[in-house]
Amino acid sequence: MTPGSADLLLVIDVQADFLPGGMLPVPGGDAVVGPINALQGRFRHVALTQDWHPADHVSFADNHVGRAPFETVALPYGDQVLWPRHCVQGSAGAGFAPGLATDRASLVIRKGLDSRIDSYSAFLEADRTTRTGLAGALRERGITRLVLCGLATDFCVAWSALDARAAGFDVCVAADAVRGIDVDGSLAAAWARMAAEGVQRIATAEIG
Ligand code: VGL
Ligand code: ZN
Repeated sequence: MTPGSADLLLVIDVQADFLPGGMLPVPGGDAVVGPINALQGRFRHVALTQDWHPADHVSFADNHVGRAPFETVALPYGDQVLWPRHCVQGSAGAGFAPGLATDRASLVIRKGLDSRIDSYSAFLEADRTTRTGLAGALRERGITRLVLCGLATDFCVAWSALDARAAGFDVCVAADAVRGIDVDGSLAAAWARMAAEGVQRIATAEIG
């Protein structure tokens, strides 16, 4: 694929807390930085997302008495995986990964700001009702196709890819520029779900 004026590279949550040494490290998460920097030069449009939680966020296990990270709890909007405290607004861990190029991004979307609602997706929060505004912003810029990369494949990348499809965009995931967490088979399930919804899997070498 050759990116044109209707294509945007969407870089999901490449933040210090998701890298080895961070609060919620994604195995091999640091390996996406180089490929993503290289990819950015091939796109006219780049947008970045940041997971950006308040300290009392509902997804943090330590905000639930007697609960541990990676357990699931039932919330009003459905089941929620509990995570180690991560990407707290303004903390070093919420910052972009060291070495990630950020200068060419025209848009930075922050998500997960409501204490009561998680948001893996860059488009739609976990209540499946509250919109971030990203779809509208992309449409106003004339974007029709997205290439997703970043962290984590099976959570924020997959949910964003699926919601982008539902919003009517063509969607590709750059398979060598993502890494997953894999809780109880979530990585294979995410790839299967994305394939079923028409998300294309491509290699960064095919882009340019
Ligand atoms: C993410 C779990 C919790 C992600 C964010 O970026 O994939 N995963 N918050
Ligand atoms: Zn989060």
